[in-house]
Amino acid sequence: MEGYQVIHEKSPAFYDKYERKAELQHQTHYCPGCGHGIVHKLIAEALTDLGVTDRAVLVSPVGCSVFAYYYFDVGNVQVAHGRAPAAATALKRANPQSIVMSYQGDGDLAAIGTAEIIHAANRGENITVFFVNNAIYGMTGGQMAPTTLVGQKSTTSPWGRRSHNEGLPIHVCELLAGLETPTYLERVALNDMKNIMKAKKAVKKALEIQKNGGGFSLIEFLSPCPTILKMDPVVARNWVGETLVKTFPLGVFRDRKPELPVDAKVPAKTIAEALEVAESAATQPAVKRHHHTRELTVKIAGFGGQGVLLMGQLLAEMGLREQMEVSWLPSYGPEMRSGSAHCHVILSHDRIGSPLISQPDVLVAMNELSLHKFAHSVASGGMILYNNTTLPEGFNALQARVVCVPAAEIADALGSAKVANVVMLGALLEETECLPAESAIGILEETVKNPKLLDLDKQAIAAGRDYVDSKIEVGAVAQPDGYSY
Ligand SMILES: Cc1ncc(C[n+]2csc(CCOP(=O)(O)OP(=O)(O)O)c2C)c(N)n1
Repeated sequence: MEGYQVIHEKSPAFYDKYERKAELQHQTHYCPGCGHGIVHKLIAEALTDLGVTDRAVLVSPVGCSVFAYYYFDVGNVQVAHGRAPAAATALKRANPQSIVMSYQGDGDLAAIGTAEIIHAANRGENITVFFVNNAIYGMTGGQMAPTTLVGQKSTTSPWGRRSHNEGLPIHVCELLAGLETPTYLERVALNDMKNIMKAKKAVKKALEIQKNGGGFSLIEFLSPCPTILKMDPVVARNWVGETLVKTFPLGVFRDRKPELPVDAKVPAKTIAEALEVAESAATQPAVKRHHHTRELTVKIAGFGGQGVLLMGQLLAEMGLREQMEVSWLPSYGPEMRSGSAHCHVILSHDRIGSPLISQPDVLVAMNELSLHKFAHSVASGGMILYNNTTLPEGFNALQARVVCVPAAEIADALGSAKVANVVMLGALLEETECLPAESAIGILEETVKNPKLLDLDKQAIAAGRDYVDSKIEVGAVAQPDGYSY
């Protein structure tokens, strides 16, 4: 406007207009006197000052600040309750150049998300956590938080928090300061201008640390919540400055770069580097594809101890070597041996959406229980490899080819029942032609150090292949689509 000079304006890290509500595009949803608005402002200003808005990503939580993505003009991800540090970890590792912020309340961070914050801090993730401690669950109407003061009333501690019943308030900064890896931990308060200016410095410093690759930092803001505490905004601010700080002393709890042994520190670039490798691999001349379908899904099931998980791992490893996309998803009962176990393996020429398979193309049933349990789920036109000479009486899987391979017997004849899974792998490779058997041999040569065992494994692969090749199809059943095994 002519004649006016703008000396203070909304940070450009905020959207010009907030789209959350058509009639309220100029203001946030926060109550008057709420600390969240102040923290938002401090973050936005720091992002602008540091020139990192364009590469900033805010992970907003569940809680009163759940709508932060309506306000910050940065990359936004809104995650499930308490999971922000885990999501922030993934975002940062996948894109190390981004500036990733986890924004969380005390219910979110110190109750449901206790595990996530401790482990992210302990891993020394290069992320910045903004932790708003208002001593209560705000959004849901005032339940007790882990940070609620002793004697403080809440809807779930109507007589006041009692230490003998609900424990003492959790001190997050002090707790994390017990770990070696965090770089910077500070508790600030939003009760008066002096402290807000200190908070402003802390926010900028934390983001600067991340910008310089310095590691994990967390700023805890003691914050007023007038609505839930049923105080007017000024009284709520004073309560923070006079009461809350007594339980949660302000100050810096950590301000140093962790000294980690070189080999103990995994560089955050790992995933990005892996993606680079994958991209360059994609530009290499196409490798020989061994199976004709874009994707083969295999379920391998049996008892724990039969090596079903290992067989899946071998298959996945082979796929990797052939530069395919692979996944291996194990599932086993609590027992180490004799409980049921199975795994899902996907070999694909495209990216894999989910490692879970509901209708496998191939079922490897290492025992009768697995055959009965999973045969019906095999895709129409799929295949079942069954570890036996014959099928159980009355069994019929109309939609699939069934190949009986007495892998356990063959393994026994070779000298060790343990290699039944490898016999079955040989049979599977031969039947599906999904991957070259030489690839399996190569992996075994690298991993099996005992020459006798290696020899046995090689024989087992060959025996499995030979068995299905020579079509000794004992126990065959007539299939309606003309297959006969
Ligand atoms: C998995 C799950 N559990 C519980 C809830 C209910 N819930 C929503 S917000 C909230 C507490 C938020 O409190 P806090 O993190 O302190 O944030 P504030 O609202 O005070 O900013 C809870 C328990 C939920 N949304 N999801």
